[in-house]
Amino acid sequence: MKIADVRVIVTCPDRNFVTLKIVTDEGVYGLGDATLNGRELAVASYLRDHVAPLLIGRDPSRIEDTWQYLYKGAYWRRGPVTMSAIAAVDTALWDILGKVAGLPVYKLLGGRSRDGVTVYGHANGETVDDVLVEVARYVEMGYRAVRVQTGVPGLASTYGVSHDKTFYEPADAAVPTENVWSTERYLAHVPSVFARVREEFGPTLKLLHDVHHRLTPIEAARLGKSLEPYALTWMEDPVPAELQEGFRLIRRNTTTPIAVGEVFNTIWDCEQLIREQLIDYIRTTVVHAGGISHLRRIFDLAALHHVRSGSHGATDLSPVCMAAALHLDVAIPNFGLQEYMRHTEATDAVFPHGYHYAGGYLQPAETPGLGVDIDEELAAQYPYRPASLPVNRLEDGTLHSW
Ligand code: GCO
Ligand code: MG
Repeated sequence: MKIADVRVIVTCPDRNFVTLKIVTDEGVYGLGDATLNGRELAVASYLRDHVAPLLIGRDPSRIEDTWQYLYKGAYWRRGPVTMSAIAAVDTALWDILGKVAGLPVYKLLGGRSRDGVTVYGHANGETVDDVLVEVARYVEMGYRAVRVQTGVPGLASTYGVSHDKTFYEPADAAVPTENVWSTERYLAHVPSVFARVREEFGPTLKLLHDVHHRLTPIEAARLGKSLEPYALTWMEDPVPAELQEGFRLIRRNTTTPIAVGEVFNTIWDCEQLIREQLIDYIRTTVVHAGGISHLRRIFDLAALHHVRSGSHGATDLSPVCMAAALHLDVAIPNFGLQEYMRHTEATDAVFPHGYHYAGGYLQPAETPGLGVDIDEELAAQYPYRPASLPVNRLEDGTLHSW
């Protein structure tokens, strides 16, 4: 069997997605997600112009060799664009392998290690009262884990809070929207939110919070400490993670667990955090960290050091990525949690899939391969729309992490 055709499909059913379709000379095809929110066309060009021509004629079952060929062969290693492109190829090849073997991908990864994939949803609201209503809605749907984000008094808008509660999409304009941020206002407010949520929902609901890289280590340590009475499952991305030593300070000062990794692309980005046990959950994902093959390598390293997975699953990762993530989630021994932001009806129609939610768990499809498809005709009806992620400025105008 040989690779005969490689197509890059860019579509915008409510938001932009880049999908790679690898077709073999025997007509079997596989899909991979290559979406990099706000920088989609860079990955589309990388795949179309630089990768697709190299794949024609290759044996699709040589998954590891193809990964190494694209990683080492480019000379220019790592980075979100390169690694999303490699991820798409890798994911599509696993899909083909599953279809050829007649098995869902998770069985090729060693089979089930659990009965279902525990997911967390996003409860958000401008006020604490709003957020309590949202948490209740998730609890009613059977969720065992809920991420809680609220507005901050005195700030016009805050990350994670949206009018459309279910389909949060921060990339809202071609030129980035500018938000204003105040660490002082934020730190003064967040503990009171979790106090109310714990009081209302009791001790067993898993609660999470995303700081979105906005604090310094000492500020993050203070936040972690002030949240300890509310026993969070994790505090996510407390600081920008380029400087990994910073996590030692947070670690020394709080027992609030830490989750990091959605902007990481390789095992080298998280190796120190994992090896020194500076984090509790690694949140890299299939699409941005080199596909199923590389993510499994990261999770295996994590397993050695008591670190569990917490895969990123925002709506900017397509149903192809979600399908791939679920096969890994159900198979690995050190699974922690899977983020699950639902896609819109238009997105789901473009990407028909067999994974499904019931009672707090997602289940991967049982059909051969990943169990996800793309309706190319429908996809063609949704042309690309430029959309950037927002930026953040302090009250004095200084640019801050968003
Ligand atoms: C999350 C993330 C997302 C990101 C988004 C950027 O934890 O779900 O932080 O909300 O902001 O994926 O494109
Ligand atoms: Mg996040």
